[in-house]
Amino acid sequence: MNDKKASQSELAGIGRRKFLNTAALAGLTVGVAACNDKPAASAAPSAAAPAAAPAAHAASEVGKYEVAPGQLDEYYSFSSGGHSGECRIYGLPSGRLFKRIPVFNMDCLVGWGVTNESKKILGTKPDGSLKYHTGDTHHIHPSYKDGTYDGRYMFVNDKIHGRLARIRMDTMETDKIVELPLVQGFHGTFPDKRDPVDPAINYTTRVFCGGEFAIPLDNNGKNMDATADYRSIFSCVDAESMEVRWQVLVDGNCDLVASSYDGKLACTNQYNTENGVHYEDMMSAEMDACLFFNIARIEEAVKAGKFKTYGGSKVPVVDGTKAGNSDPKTSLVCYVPVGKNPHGVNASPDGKYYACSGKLSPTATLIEHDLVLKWFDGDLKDAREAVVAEPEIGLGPLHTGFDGRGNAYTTLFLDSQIVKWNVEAAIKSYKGDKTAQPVVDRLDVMYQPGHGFTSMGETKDADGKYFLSDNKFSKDRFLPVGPLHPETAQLIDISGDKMKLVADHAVYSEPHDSIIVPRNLVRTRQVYDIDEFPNAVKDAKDCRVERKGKKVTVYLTSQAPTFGLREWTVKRGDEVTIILTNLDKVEDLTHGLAIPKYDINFIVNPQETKSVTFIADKPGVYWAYCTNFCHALHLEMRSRMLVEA
Ligand SMILES: [Cu+2]
Repeated sequence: MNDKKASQSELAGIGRRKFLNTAALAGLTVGVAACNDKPAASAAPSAAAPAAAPAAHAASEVGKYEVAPGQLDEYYSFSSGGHSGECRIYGLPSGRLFKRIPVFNMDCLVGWGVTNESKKILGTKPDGSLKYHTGDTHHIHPSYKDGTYDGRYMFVNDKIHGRLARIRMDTMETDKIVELPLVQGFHGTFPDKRDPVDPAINYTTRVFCGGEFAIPLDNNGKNMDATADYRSIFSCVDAESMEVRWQVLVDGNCDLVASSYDGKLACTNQYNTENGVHYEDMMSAEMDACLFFNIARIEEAVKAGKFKTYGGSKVPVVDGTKAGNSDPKTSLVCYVPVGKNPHGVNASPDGKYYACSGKLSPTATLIEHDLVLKWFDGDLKDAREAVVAEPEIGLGPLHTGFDGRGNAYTTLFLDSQIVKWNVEAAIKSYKGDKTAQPVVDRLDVMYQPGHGFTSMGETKDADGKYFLSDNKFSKDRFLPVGPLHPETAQLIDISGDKMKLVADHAVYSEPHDSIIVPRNLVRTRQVYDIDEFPNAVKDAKDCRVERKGKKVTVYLTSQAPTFGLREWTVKRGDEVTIILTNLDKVEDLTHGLAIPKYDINFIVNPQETKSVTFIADKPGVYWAYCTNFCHALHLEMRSRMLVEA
């Protein structure tokens, strides 16, 4: 540093980052292997967070990325919401939050977890109450056709309870949820891109699911001390029926998941090769692995009956352990050794490589797709020969995005940086070319990035425009709002040689992974088709109360600014079902129904039908009112529910 002033602010920035490193990562750094290549040479931190906002970027520069009032964003960003259990839709580059999609969580605006229809999707106990109220969404990935997004579905996992959900992209609503048997800690998920055998199936039909925590396979409380027998499971779910097709037993645990462009392989990075149950055991080995699943072979094995079932589950489980797969020519799984405790595996848009990062190793391991296939053919001596590059890129490398121009962008959790590295240069360097410089740029982010991803970077249409860094700590980047800070999603322009930080977006905890999709690939509907709902009340004249013993059904419509019934009467102790159809056909004309003291609150979109069921256990007058502002007389839009004593 020539300039004393700059050097001071630089120090201040580094000081803050160091604080985060030590405070947030106590213990983790213990296992970090030394990085020989100190990122000093190319590490000119362009925005090393001085005490104030990013002064490094002039307002005019940042203004280029502004979306003016009335203008629409160029991209959608679909994001998981972590332990909020939901997903979110943002616009980019503006960072505007458009929608929260309830998935595994309850949502009292939508009525998710309140209406009969949503409870059926979420899953209930025999008494009709919800089986779970919590969720932890981690990864969200849409269905594919011809190697790019087809706009049909998005799939998102629940880490806590081992569930996979599907979101319809035409309505952006969750339509199916499946719970995986034998799985705890379902960390990563990825749809396939085509069938491994049938060339006509060039679209998603399977969704792969990486189970993280190893558990006793018959988890019945009788074998809890036999920790050596704990196992993790990799699962395959049918994208249409959402039923679990098959599962694979593995050594160690699965983490993130990726799929190949030719449909032949799915992969997961694996840590805890040691099968440890305590922290220190999980990082004792110097190498872990990236696992590649041979989909065609697994499905042949299932067909041939070479599987077991466990713990009351009927899903076929094949053996993917090392012990059960000694001959590559018949192996179901290939274990490619990679740096210690990796986190993250991503396929390059050209379909040739997988980048698997070290987390506790300062390296990213580049594995060549064709060489893994060669291993399965018995033509590689050692699975490690599938590795074609292993550049040292910095500390705590996690997730990698690609720009479609031969560059990779990896988040460095410990260094609080995004590192841009060139794939071909990394391969040359690995072959011994001393002139090859894999790392081409670095950018400081604020602070501690987890996931990072490029626009369309997980499709063959990677456009190299933006990288979004979902950081785990925001600390001083936003106005303080109490102990829970927002996270920072930082938008980076990657279209030039140097990465450019162009926006800080505050996001509610805690996005784990997101995708950036051009707006033309998303085609939503604004009005439902009333015929999609078998229980629809299609005319206001059909509004009525029907009684069968103690079961009462209230048929109700909404049409601004009235409900189809001014009042309805039930008796104390009745089991009441209210079916509400919104007859309004106007775009954006959503109504709601809230009933005080009965804990009922949900919305109905144009031409949509929803229902709720409850016991009328409190006599009296209850004003059922519209919650969703709909009309100048919105406040007058209410009816009386009369519960006779
Ligand atoms: Cu209304």
